[in-house]
This record gives sequence, structure tokens and C-alpha cells, in this order.
Amino acid sequence: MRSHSGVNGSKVRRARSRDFDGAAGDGRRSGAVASSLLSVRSAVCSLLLVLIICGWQFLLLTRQVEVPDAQVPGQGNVNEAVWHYLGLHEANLTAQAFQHRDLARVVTALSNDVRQLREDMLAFEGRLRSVAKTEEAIAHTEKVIEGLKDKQNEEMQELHRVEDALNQLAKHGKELEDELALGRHRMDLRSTELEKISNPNDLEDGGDTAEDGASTPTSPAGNANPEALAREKAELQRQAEAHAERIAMESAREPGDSSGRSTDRKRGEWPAAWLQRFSAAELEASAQEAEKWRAGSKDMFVYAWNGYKRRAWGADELKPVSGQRGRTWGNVGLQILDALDTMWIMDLHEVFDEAAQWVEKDLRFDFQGMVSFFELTIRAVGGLAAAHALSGRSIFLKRARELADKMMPAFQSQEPFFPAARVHLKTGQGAGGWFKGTLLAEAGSVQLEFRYLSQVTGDPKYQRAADRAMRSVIKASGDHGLVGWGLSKTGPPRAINTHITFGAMGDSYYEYLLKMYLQTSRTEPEWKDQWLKAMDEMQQRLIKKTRSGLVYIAEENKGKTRHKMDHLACFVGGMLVLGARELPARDVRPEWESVGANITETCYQMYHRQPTHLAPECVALDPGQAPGHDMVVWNNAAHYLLRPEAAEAIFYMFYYTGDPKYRRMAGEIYEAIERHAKVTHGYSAVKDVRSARPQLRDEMETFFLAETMKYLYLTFVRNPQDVLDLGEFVLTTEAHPMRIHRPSRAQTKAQAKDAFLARAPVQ
Ligand code: DMJ
Repeated sequence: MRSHSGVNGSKVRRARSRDFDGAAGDGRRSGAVASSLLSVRSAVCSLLLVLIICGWQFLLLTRQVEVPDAQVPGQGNVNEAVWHYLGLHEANLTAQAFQHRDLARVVTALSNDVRQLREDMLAFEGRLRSVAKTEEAIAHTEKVIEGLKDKQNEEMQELHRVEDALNQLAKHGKELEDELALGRHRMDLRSTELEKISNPNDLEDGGDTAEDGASTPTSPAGNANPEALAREKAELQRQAEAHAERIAMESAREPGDSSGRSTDRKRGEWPAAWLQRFSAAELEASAQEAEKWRAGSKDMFVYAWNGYKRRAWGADELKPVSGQRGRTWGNVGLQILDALDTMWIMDLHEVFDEAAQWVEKDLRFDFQGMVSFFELTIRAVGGLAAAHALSGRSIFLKRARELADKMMPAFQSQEPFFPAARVHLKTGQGAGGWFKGTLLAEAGSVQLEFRYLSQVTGDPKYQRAADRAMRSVIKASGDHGLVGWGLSKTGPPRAINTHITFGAMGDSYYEYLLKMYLQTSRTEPEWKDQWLKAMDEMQQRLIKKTRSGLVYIAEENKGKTRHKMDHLACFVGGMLVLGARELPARDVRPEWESVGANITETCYQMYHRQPTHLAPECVALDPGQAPGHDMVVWNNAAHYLLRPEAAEAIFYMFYYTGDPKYRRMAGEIYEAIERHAKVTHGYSAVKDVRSARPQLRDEMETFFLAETMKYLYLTFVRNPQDVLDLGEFVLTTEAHPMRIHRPSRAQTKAQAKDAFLARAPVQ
């Protein structure tokens, strides 16, 4: 944890004690000076006083002995006068003696005062000295505490290093185990082969099914010759080897970064790709303009989080208007798990620590009921995995794995190997959902999370299950890239409807194809190849434009185009620019970036054109209509659920281009949410974005804090590449960053070979 509070606190305390030391020293110095000044001043005063009194007495005396001319007429008179003056003189002397006595008293009193003052000063100096000693003692204790803290940190780091080393060892052990298992499996295959060669009649049985779903060799149509079969298998192995070698070589040659980002850029410098279009002054001005939104979006998060903490701590969801606990999704504190990494990214480390404590002590996976496999994966497993990826704390990985282990049995063990729509957390039993088959997005958007678990634990079972489901989806697509959102849930993989959409039910499958490729450092081209196919078909069949130039992604059902676009589909804007900047140059289609930018603009218009500046759930587009009339909001889809996809597209566009206009789009969305959705305990979904003062739904989905807030905040920070580097992380469909895996050459080859054999018609 990157808590700075302790360090800052002691820094402040040290500064304070330094100030106090200074003050004490100054006090001591000024005390001594004051004391000596006082003594000199008193002495000078006394001297002056004596001089004044003496002078005055002298004056008096000389005036009294003066003989006036008129009074010296004769001798007799002179005697009289002398006696008279002597009398006067005597009186004067007496008076003078009294004055001298008074003067002596004053001088004694003054010197007493001076002595007293000196004593007081000495006592004060003594006290100051003892205060300084106490300060020294405090400073020393603080130093000792800091030393202890440093030591503790070092020990924690050492612990993490040991943990990492252990993980590496475990991973290595698992790899060896895998290799062993593979070797055994191959031996089994060979002995089965040999048996079949020596007993050709068995071939008619059609073969058994191996435990892990890989088929044992069956006779290809029209080929019952055992020698030919053996030759074919050997050829297949040779091809697989050659394929694996090629993939390993290509991935080693991969540029690794086609985004235009300068890899040796220092933190705080503007990205080279941004500077190609904007001056440093323009970028600086944009960052300054966004600062208020950055601070505001952080406050927004804290406000909603505090409401949840106050009213629904530990619940899956909060109802932000009534302050009640919201829907139950598995009783796993879903809001906490989904928001962890946003806290980390926003540097809210105290809040993060508090949530981490809850994860460690209170999180339970014992809900007695069915929960959505997909939602639990993307929000809970993904949330925990991302908290692990960012903080490196093993508790998150431990809990993520615990949950995934409970969910694993819900992956079908036979074709099509999809995960069940729902899972019972106590028993691991799977069950169907509202749809008779499997939803495309549900089968094809759990891979990043499960693969991350395999990558960091070294246990391949999570990745195997998830990849197998993905390969089934690809099989179900036939020769195409696009596929209907309804898939069969039994038997060989196939689509059971023709409804093609990048909105609800389909969306994140396409997103995961691209991101799976990026997640393993571009070493598994099978995902990218399928994504490229899907993008080419999307471009040809679904990307449309209205007369006024609004570019959108239509849907297709039973061969007919439907001119509607879900808010959900806005993610495509971000996905296209991600592909354009992160794929090897030879794969990038020139139109991706501009189509991505245009879709992002349309999604922004979905907000901007409403009186609330909030977007509806879906819009219908009319390509033939005049400008301003080409986007229609249906009555049954006029609500805004605090969804993130437009903010997501804006974030990706900004991340790669640095264009200030994207910050302004995001700023407008942030302000609209603040104005219309803020309620007593958080932020609420609104009923109708067309109404200037919309009513509220009393719902705050967990993705508001997980995604919407994260994307907005990341768009407002000075440079998102310094906060979350997309060369290091890939974001899941719930915006959870998974650290990009860097497989070794041997791992790349093994994976490529497995993939080749998994797709081969005959094994
Ligand atoms: C999120 O849970 C995920 O982004 C999911 O893929 C689609 N729907 C919501 C957000 O709208």
C-alpha cells in the first residue's frame, strides 16, 4: 500500500519540532540579551537620576549662598547675613542629606529589582532548557518510530519478494506438472494409437472422450487405414510444431508498441503522439481546464462511497435515494469488490485499506442460491484480480481464487464447454438463465479474468476452461467473424439465432477477442485473427452514417439491418482506437481510428442532445432524416443507468490522441451526472433523460463506481498514461485492469501448439 500519511505526518511533526527548537533557541538568546540590556539600562537610569539630583542640589546651593547687593550695606549686617546664610545652608545640607538617604533607598530598591529580574531570567532560561530537552527526546522517539516503520516496510517488501519467488516456484512446478501430464497424455494417445493399429476393428467404435475434453484419434472419413492414420497424426504433430515455432518467432519480432507512445518517455512528459497534434502549451491548458473535473470526480466517488458505507456496508448494492440495501447478487459485498481498483487509481488509499480489511475478514462465498456466472466473474473475480494486479497484495488473489474455484464446476465439461448462466456458490452446481441457450457475451467475456488467475498462480485450469469456451464460440461462428447472440448450450457449438449486435447480449465477446490477444503480449494470434474477421464484417455490414454525418453501429436480425444503437455499443469507439494503436501495423485497418472517433462523437451526441445532457439506454437512427432529427429516443429506452460505455470510448480516444475536446465531452457528462443524478446517499439512475428535471429510479449499479467514475477520472488526470499504462495493463469489460502477461518462448510455443491441435479436425 502506498500510504503516504505516516511519512507526511512525521515530516510535519519534525518541521514543527524544528520550529519549536528555533523558537526556544531564539528565546534563550533573546533572554540573555534582554537580561544584559536591562542591567545596563537600570545602571544608566540610576546614574542619570543621581546626576540630576546632584545637579539640582548644586544649583539650589549656589543660588542660596548668593548675597544680594542690597543686603550688604555694613559689617554688622554682614554677620547677620552670614548667619542667616549659614542657617539656610545648614537647612539645605539637612535637606540634601535626606535626599541622599532617599536616593540611596531608590538605588537599593532598583538594584534589588535588577537582581530579582536576573534571577527570573535565569529560572526562565532553565525552564527553556528543559523544554528543549523534552523536544529533543520527542524528536528522537519519532526518529526511532520512523526507523521502525522503514524496517517494517523493508520486511514487507522482503515478504512480497519471497511470496513472488514462491509463486514463481509454484508456477514453475505447475509448468513441469503440465508438461508431465501432456507427456502422459501423449503416451496414452500413442498407446491407444498402437492398440488401434494392432486391432483395427476397434476403429468402428468411433473412439472415447478423454477426460479433459480432447478427443482421442478417430478415423477421418474414408480413411480406415491404420498406417495412414498414424502418418496423418505424425503430420499433424509436425504441423503443430512448425506452427508453434512460427508463432514464437513472430511474437518475438512483434514491435510490441504501435501506439506511437515513446517507451522511454519519462513520467510527467507529454506523450510523443500527443505532441504530434498539439503543442505543449495546448496540452498544459487542457490539463488545467480539466483539473476542476478531476477533483470533482474524485469527490463524486467519495460521496457515493460514503453513502454506501453509511447505509449498506457489505451489501451488494445501495439504493441511493432511499438509503436501503439494494439487489442481492451473491451476497459478496459486490460494491466493495467492484470499486477497489478505482480507489487505488484515485489514490484513496485509506478507503482502499478499509475495503481490503473487509475483504480479508468479512468476505464470504456462502450464498445459498443461484447467481449470475458472468456478473460474478466480471464484477467480483475481476474486481479482486485487479486489486491484486495493482496493489500486489496476495489477499486479493487468494480471495479471487477461492471464488473462482467455487465457480469452476459450472463450466461444462463437454461441448460446447460454456459456463452455465448461473452458479450455486455452495455447491458449484450450474443452472440455466432466462434464455434457453447461452448468451454470446456470457460465454465470451469471462476469459481475461480466468486467464489472469492462471497466469499469476501458475495453475492452468482456469485458463483452459475459459479458452475452451472461447474456442467454442469461434467454432459456432463458422467462417464468419460476427455471430448471433444466442448460442446452443448443448452439443457441437452453433448459433441458434441470427441477431447480430454490439449492444446487449453480444458486446463484450468482441471486446475480449482483441484484449485476450493483448493480454498475452500478442503471442496468441487465434484471438486477433477472429477479431479482425469480426471487425471487417462489422465495417461492411453494420457501420452506417446518417445524412448529417452521425456514424453508428446498426444491428442485424434475420438478415435485416436495424438502425438502432444501444448505449452499451459505445464501447466500440474505444475498442477500435485500442486496436489501431496496439496491434501490429500490418493488421491495422486505416479506417479504424476515424470510425472509432466518429462513433465516440455519436455517443457524445446521445448525451448532448438531451435536455439533461444524459444519454438514454438506446437510440434509433434514421439515416435519411435531416440533421438534428436523425436520432430518436424511444419511450421504453429513455432511462440512464449511469452506464460507462460512452465515457469509456472518450477515455480511450483521449488516452491515445490527447485531444482536449474529449476532456470537454467527459466534463459535460460529469457535470450532468452531478446536476441530475446526485441524491442523498449517492447517485441514482434517472427515469427519462428527455425531461429537464428527471425522476429517479433509486438504483446505483456497482459499475458506476467501477467503470463510469474510473473512465471519467482517468480522462481528467494530467496524463492517464502516467496513471494507468495500457502497455502494462488491459482493462476488462468492467474496467478492471489485468496486468499483461509476458510468456516465455517455451510457453508461447506450448500454447500455440495446444491451440493448433485444439482447432485441428482430427487428433
Ligand atoms: C458492465 O457491467 C459491463 O461493462 C458489461 O460488459 C456491460 N454492462 C455493464 C455496464 O453498462
